[in-house]
Amino acid sequence: MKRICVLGLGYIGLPTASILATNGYQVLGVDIDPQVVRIVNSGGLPVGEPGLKTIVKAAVGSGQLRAACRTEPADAFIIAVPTPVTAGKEADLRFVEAAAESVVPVLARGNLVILESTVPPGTTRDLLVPWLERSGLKAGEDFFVAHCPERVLPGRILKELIENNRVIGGIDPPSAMLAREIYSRFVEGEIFLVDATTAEMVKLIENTYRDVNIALSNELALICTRLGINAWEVIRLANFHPRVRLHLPGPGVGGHCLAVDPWFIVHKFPAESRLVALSRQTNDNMPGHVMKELAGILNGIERPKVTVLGVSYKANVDDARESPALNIIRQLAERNIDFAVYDSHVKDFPGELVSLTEAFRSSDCALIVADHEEFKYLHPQELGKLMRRRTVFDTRCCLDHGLWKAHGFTVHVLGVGGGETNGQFSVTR
Ligand code: SAJ
Repeated sequence: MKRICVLGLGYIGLPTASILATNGYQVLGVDIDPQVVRIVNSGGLPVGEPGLKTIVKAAVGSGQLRAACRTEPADAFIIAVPTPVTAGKEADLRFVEAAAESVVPVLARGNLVILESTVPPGTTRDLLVPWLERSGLKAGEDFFVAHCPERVLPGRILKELIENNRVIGGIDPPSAMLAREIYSRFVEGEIFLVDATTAEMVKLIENTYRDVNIALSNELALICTRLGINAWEVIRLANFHPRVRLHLPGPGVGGHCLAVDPWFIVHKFPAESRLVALSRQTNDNMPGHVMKELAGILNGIERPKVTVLGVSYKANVDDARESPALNIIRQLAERNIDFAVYDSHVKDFPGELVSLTEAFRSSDCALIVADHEEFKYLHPQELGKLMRRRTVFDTRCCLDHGLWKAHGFTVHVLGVGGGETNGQFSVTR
């Protein structure tokens, strides 16, 4: 295996292609977007990810990585395309099918096709293999197929690509072993070989576990608010138990993974996955809950203005797609509430982003939605002077509430009853 074709140059495909290229493979990165192809070929970045620029530059500069819009013959094909969910909560596998279709004409005897995209259980065996067999070749005899789901965390992709364990699911043992040959070139974690459907399920249940866990904490946040106590403190103390690992509440679960993958299970097994479906709904209801609390905070203020801080789907990433902030902003607009948005990470945003000063000017409430690292160091003194009312609503419990209160702020925190935090609590995250 010398030549590898990586289909899809997004958050996963581009880092994977670059790492393979810097590890001695001759890599062709394929993307349907000519703009992405142009950017990569010039050593640039179509997506933001710490450290990626250097590795793409190194890969392209050495001549080991180039990008194109068309799939070309190779020894191995790695499919890393998006698998979104439809309005009906079904996996949209059109991109996987299109990628497979582009491989069919160039597929040759002895080739290996690896699917990295997250897919519903059974997809590799029941959808990918039949697609590839349109080539006239037989999977397991003429060519090999494996599912090797990506499991890296946006913001830490390069590190996790190398250090994380990998689960490789083959349609047969030779396929899994062949795929291992490629990943073992750069993976420092352990590599586990299983069947393709097991690998699909491992990936789905990892994200589902997080989603259900977060739903539990969000439910706890609502209960604690009613009780007049602090959910963050409850979680912190409960997590000292050696077998408890509660996640954190928040304004909702975003991104293309946790908010999507559980549906791949629910859609196929609705009767068996009621807890998974309920958790999804619980998390989807959080932006509505934030809006309800915010409306209470703004009650009685004539023509209020809200400062929205952080619109990416989570801290320290530039990705605002599927972010709970978008839902909150939509609700603000529907209610005719004036707002201004600040986020120094996000560039691609379907609305106006303004400077920090502009966002705080004449504002009645600062609403923290994404807990970017720098927000923890915001000093309330000067910002407070810009505002009409010194109020902050922290949905991530990330500010130094004692400090903000000391500067005359009324502090509201999601999951904390009684309207204000008791400044005496120190929350360890
Ligand atoms: N969130 C909370 N509370 C928490 C943790 C997260 O509300 O305690 C929210 C975040 O703010 C965000 C969402 O959940 O809106 C998802 O964030 P995340 O950091 O849990 O996950 P992703 O979507 O960035 O990446 C996940 C990872 N999966 C796991 O950790 C099991 C990553 O390893 C996967 O590769 C990725 O999904 C994927 O591509 O599937």
